[in-house]
Amino acid sequence: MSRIIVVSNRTPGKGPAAGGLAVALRKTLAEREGFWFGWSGKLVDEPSAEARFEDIDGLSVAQVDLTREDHHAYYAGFSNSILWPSFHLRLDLATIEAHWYEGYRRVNTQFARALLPLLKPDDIIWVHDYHLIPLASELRNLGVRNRIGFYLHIPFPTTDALYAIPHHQELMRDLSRYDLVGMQANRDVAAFTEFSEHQAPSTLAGSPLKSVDFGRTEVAAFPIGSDPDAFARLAVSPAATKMIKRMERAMGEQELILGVDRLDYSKGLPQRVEAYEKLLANNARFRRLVHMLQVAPPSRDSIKEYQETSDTLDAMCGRVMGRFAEPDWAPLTYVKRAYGQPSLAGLYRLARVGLVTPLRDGMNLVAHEYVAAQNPEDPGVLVLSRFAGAAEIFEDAILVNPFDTDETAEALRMALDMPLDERKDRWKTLMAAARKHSVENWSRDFLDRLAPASIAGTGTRDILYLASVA
Ligand code: ADQ
Repeated sequence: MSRIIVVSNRTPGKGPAAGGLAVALRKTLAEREGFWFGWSGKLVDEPSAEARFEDIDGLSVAQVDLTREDHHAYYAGFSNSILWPSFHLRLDLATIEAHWYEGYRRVNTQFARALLPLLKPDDIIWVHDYHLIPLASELRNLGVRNRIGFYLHIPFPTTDALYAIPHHQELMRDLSRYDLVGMQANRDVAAFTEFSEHQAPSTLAGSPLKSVDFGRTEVAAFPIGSDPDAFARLAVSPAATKMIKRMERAMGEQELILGVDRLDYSKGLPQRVEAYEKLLANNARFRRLVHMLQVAPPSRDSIKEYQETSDTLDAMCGRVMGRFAEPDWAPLTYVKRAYGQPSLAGLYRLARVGLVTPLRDGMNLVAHEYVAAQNPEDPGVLVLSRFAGAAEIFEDAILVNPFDTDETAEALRMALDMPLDERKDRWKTLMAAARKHSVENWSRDFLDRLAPASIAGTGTRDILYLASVA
């Protein structure tokens, strides 16, 4: 079988904290051979020309170091101050500095040059995420003819938002150099198709830009997921049970409403707290009987817009506390730190409501994990944003428009009042969907499509040819 080379911005770290993606791809790499390639996390004066191999918990990892300037322009700059906000339709939060694009390309060139000598002719290369859109172009320019796939972990933007990105034409041309482009949801494939069919904005001067030919690139939705059965086991592990006991002691009879997110403006955190405030304002009977816990560790906090979101959330939580807290009852707890997966699994299992209300999200794995961690005999209710990719899979969640905080407040009321039979019925369908869209199936489906019969020594095209003449 061909080797699989996974490429992402960061390589997975040591220890059990690794997320579902690292676990799934680790499994794929163990079965298929190959290695993971990416940035080491080290910043140096001179960029490394060659990758260093390291064994990280049995996984073969090849890493390069970046210069501080390149990393800033590539990561905090072009990737997270231009591409991330634009792809999430938050052009108001984008900051554009023209020179960042050069750093973004430089890092992609550095990755390609360091990867080239490590490649064998029938290796299959799987590139992850918006940091690395140009990587296939850079590799092809160096003569690489291997099958190369790309998976986008965030939503694909609308055409207007795409036009607001500097060098968007080059980026789309870069995308057309992949054999397969995987998106999170059908919504994203529709947005891509809208762009690819209409392309250059019509100009009054009547001179449209040269359009990009996507004729050799297959684009399809591959909804990512979690490992629901492993998560279900984790939710009854001693570490999870310890967390449940600790929370039960603190909360007594109160029902838990839980949010778990990276602190990111795409996650709709201020709107979520406002919805909770409205629940308490409109339904006095819930006061003292519910408690909201929001876990949101800071991320990308060198970027101004992230600090501002953090400040807004601090103020909102303070407002709700000031309005509703009693000497012996706090309506909410806001924790700004990350928890390990076992503790999270315990929190999910205890929560009567999983409140997952991003304004826009690729998939949202928290929704998957919440479903997987439930007790089948007494499951909680998932309140889910329509604008998360997960909404295409979890039709039996209570779907809300996260911008409409009245609607979310009403969804919270419904969830808290929902009878056990209905909770069980809904959960069964949700769990079946989580199993169908497991991360293992996702990885297998993507690789099967990228290299349909990647059997050692026989190129994919040969096999297709044999099949068609047989
Ligand atoms: P993220 O934006 O990071 O991922 P999400 O999918 O919700 O969002 O979470 C990814 C992982 O981080 C989950 O396994 C979750 O348990 C963990 N996590 C989140 N908040 C945490 C917290 N407070 N403490 C500890 N762990 C936490 C991006 C896209 C998503 C897409 C994923 C995967 O933005 O839309 O689903 O990639 O493709």
